Amino acid sequence: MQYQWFPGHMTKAMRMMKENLSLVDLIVELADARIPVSARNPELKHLGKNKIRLVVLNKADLADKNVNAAWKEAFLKEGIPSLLLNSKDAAGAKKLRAAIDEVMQEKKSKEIARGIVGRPVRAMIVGIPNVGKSTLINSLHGHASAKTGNRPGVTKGKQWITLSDGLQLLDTPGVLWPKFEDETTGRHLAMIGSMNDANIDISDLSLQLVVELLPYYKELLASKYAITPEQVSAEKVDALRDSLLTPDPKVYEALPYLYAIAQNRNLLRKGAQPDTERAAAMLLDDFRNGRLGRISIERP
Ligand SMILES: Nc1nc2c(ncn2[C@@H]2O[C@H](COP(=O)(O)OP(=O)(O)OP(=O)(O)O)[C@@H](O)[C@H]2O)c(=O)[nH]1
Ligand SMILES: [Mg+2]
Repeated sequence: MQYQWFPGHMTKAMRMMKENLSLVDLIVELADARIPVSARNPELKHLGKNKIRLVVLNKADLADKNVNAAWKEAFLKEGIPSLLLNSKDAAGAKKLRAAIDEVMQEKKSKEIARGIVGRPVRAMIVGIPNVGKSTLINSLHGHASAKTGNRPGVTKGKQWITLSDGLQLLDTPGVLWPKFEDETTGRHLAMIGSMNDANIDISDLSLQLVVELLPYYKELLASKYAITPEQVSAEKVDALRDSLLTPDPKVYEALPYLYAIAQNRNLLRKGAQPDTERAAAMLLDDFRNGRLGRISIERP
C-alpha cells in the first residue's frame, strides 16, 4: 500500500511561508527524531535557502538514545546545526533558545557594528504535521498560546507569538509534499502520525511497523505484550501464511505478532477469534505515544 496525503490547505500554507520569508531571520525546521530523513519535507529544506537554519530533532524522548547521538553526529558532518529536543519539556525548550542565540550571533554582531541595536529576532517554525511545532512554541512562551493536539493538521493558519525576551516566533501549519520519493517515506510518516489516519489502512501499517521493529526491538515487543516464542514460531508463520492472503509477503512474519497481541490482550471477535484489527490499532497507538519504549525507525 502507498501512503500519500497532500490536501489543498498545504499548498496554501506553503505559499504563506514563502510570503513571510522576508520577515524572518532564521528558519527552525522541526523533524521527528524517530525518522529524521522521512520527516524532512524537501520543499521546506529549500525554503529560504540563504536563511540561517536550525534543524530540531524533536520528540527525542521517544527515540533511541544511541541512534539520537548518531543522528546528531550525521547532521554535524553535513554542516547542519541540529538539536535533539523534547518540546514538551520547558527546560529542553530553553536549549533551543540558546541555540538560536548561537546561530544568530554573527548576524547580530554585524547589526551592532552598523548601529542597529535591539531589533527583535524573528524565527519561522516549520515542519511536517504533528511534529510538535506549536508545542515547542508554547514551551518557549510558557503559556498555551498555540493550539496543539496529537493529530496532524491542528494549526490551520499562521500565528505570531512574542516571547518575553523579544524573540518572535511564527507558528505555521504542518506541510507534506505532493509526491514522496519512495514508499518508505510515506509509510514512516504514517507510522508517526503525520498523515490523516482516515486515509490509512491501519492493519497494513501496523504489520509494516512490526516488520521494521523486528530487527532491533524484537525483545521489547515480546516483553511489552508477553508474547511467547511459540506464538511467533516458524510453524505459526507457516500456518498463518496458509490460512490468510495478505497483499505483501513481507508481512507474513509480522502476522503472528498481531495474533499474539490480540490473544494476550484479550482482543477477541465473536467466536473467540483474535481481533487482529484492534491489535493493530493498539500497537500503532502504543508506538506513537512511546508506550513501547524508546524506538528509532530510521538510522544514519
Ligand atoms: N513525547 C513528545 N511529544 C511531543 C513532543 N512535541 C510535541 N509532542 C506531542 O505531539 C503532538 C503534536 O504536537 P503539536 O505541537 O500540535 O504539533 P504541530 O507540529 O504543531 O502539528 P500541526 O499543527 O498539526 O502541524 C501533541 O500531542 C504533543 O503533545 C516531544 O518533544 N515529545
Ligand atoms: Mg501546530
